[in-house]
Amino acid sequence: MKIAIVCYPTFGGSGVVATELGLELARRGHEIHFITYSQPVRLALLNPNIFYHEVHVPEYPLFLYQPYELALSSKLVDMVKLHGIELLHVHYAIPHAYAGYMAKKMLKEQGIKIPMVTTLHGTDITLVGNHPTYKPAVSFSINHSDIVTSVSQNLKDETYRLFDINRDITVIPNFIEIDKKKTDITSECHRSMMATETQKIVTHISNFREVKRIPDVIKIFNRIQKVMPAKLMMVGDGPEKAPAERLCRDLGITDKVIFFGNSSEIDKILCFTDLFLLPSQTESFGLAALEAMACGVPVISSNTGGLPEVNREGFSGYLGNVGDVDYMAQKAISILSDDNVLYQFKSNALKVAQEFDIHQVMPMYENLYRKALKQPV
Ligand code: GMT
Repeated sequence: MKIAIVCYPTFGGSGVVATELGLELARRGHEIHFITYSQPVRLALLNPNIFYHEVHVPEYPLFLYQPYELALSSKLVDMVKLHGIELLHVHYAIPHAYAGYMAKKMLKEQGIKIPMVTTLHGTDITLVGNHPTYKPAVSFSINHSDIVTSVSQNLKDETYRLFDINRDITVIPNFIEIDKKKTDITSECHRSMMATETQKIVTHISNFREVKRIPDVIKIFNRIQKVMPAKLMMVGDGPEKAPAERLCRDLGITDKVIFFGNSSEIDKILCFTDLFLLPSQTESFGLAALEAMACGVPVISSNTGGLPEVNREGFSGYLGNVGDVDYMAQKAISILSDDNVLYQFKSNALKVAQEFDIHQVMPMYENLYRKALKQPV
């Protein structure tokens, strides 16, 4: 199949999922065209089945806001015609589903019928999409997609609860390439560069937005380091990073916390991590938690959104109420203070991650694509 993938090119989960999906589809022989405003961070163009087309938005003094969705829908029309693309798969409803719908309509006028699959990722529904400014357009583009998927059952339920949706949504969970993780974590693991033998290593990875509750990460770690030698790896960048650095200074723990900034090699950090923290306000799935679990790292998370579908209480980690840093710290300490317990949780985390292996999930997408191509559009 010739498939166009529209996504955000950044470090966020939806861009990572879209990129990994495209890479695997290309390995399976499909021709994949990534269409976005810059090259996705995890995209290696080393496969003859992978193409990347950049969307340029020309600047014009009249525009206070550059009309990206207009440029994207025009680019989609051009690329579909030029490359004979058969299907559009747009990730994140805003504005991709809307731009994709416009492209479909323009192409139809020119006698080209193309189905559109929309994958909902989370904040496009729960935070941003739900805002009155976007809600009518998001509802419209979900209802007018040919197929809609969501990355968790919880996100599907939330979509029906928050929007006026009159169609089916198929749950296809996010996935991980277990075999690649195994190679990455055994090849180069420099634990000794980061901590002493006795220190436990705790990690958090995110885009440092308010929804991630970064102060809770620091507070949980602060409690842990009071009872055992420990270090905290903070990976990612965003508006909450500077306040987090200040909080570490105020708590007097700067020497125990490393801020890495964005990294496209998170496996090199996860390979020496003992525990992962994700105390988010909301999380439709929690791809970062799954990435950690696939490296054999247990997770302490909040019990919100789709997180209970990924992290299993008392097995791969623990889940507390949003903001309950006491519970999360107490459970973190219970895992970290006994090496046998830690070993058991590490192996359980990997076991759960295996349920989300890319080879289990990929056929679900391929089947949906075949279905979309057969449906009248
Ligand atoms: O919140 C983020 O980390 C970024 C955001 C995105 O759209 O890139 O992530 C959302 O999509 C991910 C991939 O499907 C999910 O794993 C995240 O849980 C989801 N984030 C939220 O729901 C807050």
